[in-house]
Amino acid sequence: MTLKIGVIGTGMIGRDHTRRIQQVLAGAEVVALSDVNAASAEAVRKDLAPNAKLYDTGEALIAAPEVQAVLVTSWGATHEPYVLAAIAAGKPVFCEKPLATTAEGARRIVDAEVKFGRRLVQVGFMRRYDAGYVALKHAVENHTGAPILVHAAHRNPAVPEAYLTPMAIHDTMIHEIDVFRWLLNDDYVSARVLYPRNAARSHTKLRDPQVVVLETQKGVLINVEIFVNCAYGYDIQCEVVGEEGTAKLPEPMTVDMRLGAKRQSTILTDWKDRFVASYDVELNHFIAAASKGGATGPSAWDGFAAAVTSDACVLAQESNGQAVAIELPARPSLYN
Ligand code: NAI
Ligand code: ISE
Repeated sequence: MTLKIGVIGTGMIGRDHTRRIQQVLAGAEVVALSDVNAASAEAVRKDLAPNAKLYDTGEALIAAPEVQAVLVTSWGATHEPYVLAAIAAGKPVFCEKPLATTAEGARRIVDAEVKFGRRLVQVGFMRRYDAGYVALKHAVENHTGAPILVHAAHRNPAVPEAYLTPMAIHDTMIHEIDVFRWLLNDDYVSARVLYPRNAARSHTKLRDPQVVVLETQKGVLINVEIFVNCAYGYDIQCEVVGEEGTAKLPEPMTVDMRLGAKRQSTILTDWKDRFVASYDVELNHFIAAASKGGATGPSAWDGFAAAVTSDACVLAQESNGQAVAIELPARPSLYN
């Protein structure tokens, strides 16, 4: 069976996921496209999915009889209504991060899915599918003993002028927020944010870098440096310190060169390249589960937990280094 997918939002990642479905993965095809920028949808149709039908609105695409599953890759603020519409239509939906821009919005999605009675939503937290993180989780669960500390960094070479202080959390660190819940099988109880002096490449509306300290229910302390104007590359670092030893996220594969009395290796500069394989794997999982009418992987509950945590981190950004409590309500049994 070939799963017929509709894509809402044909910008950078919508185009890239369409390419994946059309050219890399088996078992699915893009049959419908929609974007508020009709020219963007038309360009993606022309370049990648010539048989796809264009829809004026995401709602019309979701309702279309030929669409069996939906990909939501539009701007974050538009995710919630589209995911709710897909659930109402009983169609599996892959939603890029964030699931919703507020915890209340994410909760509405959880409630709708619980009412529907079966999982339909997969959130685009692709790091859970990255071979390096999977190997790290294996090491943490089998070799290094109970985790005590995590040291992490999320560095981008540069960001657009419109990227402001809170985006360091809900656009960028949201990946760490999700992946550490999964890696440690734990939940957060508090967040603190500390700032060094502002980097010279930043501006008055962006505190950069910043350090977020998360504490978990099991007493693990996690410090995450977010530095989105680091200039030198796209660099994701993570080291877990356990009772018996430490485990570090592997570096992406690179050739070690010895040239002109120097050792050199390349550092990536684009997140698309760093996680290219994990995007393939996450969509493969989506296609497999959606073909059976459901969803697996990062759930609406995970999207909600990430939203609650990122709201607390944004509050902590304005709390002069004070801890902000993070509380999750009871998890519905659908997500056990
Ligand atoms: P983008 O700006 O390149 O593309 C977004 C597209 O959505 C645009 O073409 C825009 O016209 C369209 N759009 C906006 N409102 C719409 C609406 N109501 N209905 C239909 N289309 C609409 O943005 P990008 O970078 O592709 O990001 C899209 C989403 O993917 C964001 O939520 C972002 O956080 C997420 N993302 C996830 C990444 C990951 O590593 N998992 C990486 C980059 C983005
Ligand atoms: C972007 O939206 C992503 O999701 C990337 O994975 C992240 O590294 C980057 O900081 C975000 O802006």
